[in-house]
Amino acid sequence: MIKIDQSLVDKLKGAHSIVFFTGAGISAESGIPTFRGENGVWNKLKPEELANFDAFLRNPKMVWEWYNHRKKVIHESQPNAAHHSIAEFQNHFEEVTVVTQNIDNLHRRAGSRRIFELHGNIERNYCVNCKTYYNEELEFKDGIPKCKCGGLIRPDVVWFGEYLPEYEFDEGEKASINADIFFIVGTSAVVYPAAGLIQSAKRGRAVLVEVNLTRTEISSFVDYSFTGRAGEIMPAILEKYKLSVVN
Ligand code: BJW
Ligand code: ZN
Repeated sequence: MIKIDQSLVDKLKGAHSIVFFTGAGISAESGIPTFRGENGVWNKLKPEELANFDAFLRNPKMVWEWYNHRKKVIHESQPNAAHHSIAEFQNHFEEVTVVTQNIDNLHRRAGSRRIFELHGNIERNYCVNCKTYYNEELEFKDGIPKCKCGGLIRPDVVWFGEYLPEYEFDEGEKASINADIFFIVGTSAVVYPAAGLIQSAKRGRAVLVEVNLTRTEISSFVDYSFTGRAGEIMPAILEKYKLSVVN
């Protein structure tokens, strides 16, 4: 039985604007591996060999193998109870925003409508030379997709050392600053500037609520810290809120 503090439910009752800041951990129960922590892919693979542009130029075939593998896993997965309950918050609050570091589309597939994707989306690709977008199935020759201009095509995701998409970050930041309640779900909160939104929300007026399998670097900074699976805790928070509204 998960204990949800009544004081959090009371704060939710007075809230208009809710932000969910999410990371890889929210999709773990859908079968998509996280990056860090127990079972994180970066226990085996080095991020600097896969998630930066120089690595891609050095070995585009290897980087594409990784993304094609992940795309397959994502296509075979379904949104879980955490994604679904976040989408259901839209039925109870005026403004619900998802600011996600994930590239997997599971929030959209669960029905969330206002989503800002800070690290891109695995379904989009573009040519590094002429910037033409390729959102359909790519053609691979010797393991590498090429543009009609001859340039390399890459996934439209944000690697280390790259800027985040300006519009998505600015809108995510505005929502964070204006949030009444700011949920931080399934992220180690170590990658910047995304993790800086937690401070932005705190500098605004938000109550910070962390949901994570383990304690993290921000656990002592937040107002409520729930340790456990997002797929169990998020529905429990929503259910307790719904019950308290009818009573
Ligand atoms: C559960 C659960 C369950 C499990 N329920 N919870 C200092 C030194 C060196 C560099 C830097 C520095 N300070 C800042 C930087 C720059 C760098 C950075 O932040 N590095 C740090 C790691 C040190 N940042 C950047 O480079 C960014 N760009 C930038 O700064 O631009 C400015 C600039 C431009 C030019 C020159 C210099 C600067 C870009 C960062 C891009 C990150 N990209 C990736 C890959 C995206 C594409 C892809 O997916 O392939 O984004 S890396 C990876 O980390 C991915 C994630 O979105 C991101 C965050 O990870 P996340 O989501 O938190 O996942 P995990 O695995 O870390 O955590 C999962 C959590 O879930 C865990 O806590 C579990 O416990 C939990 N969990 N199961 C609940 N069931
Ligand atoms: Zn091109």
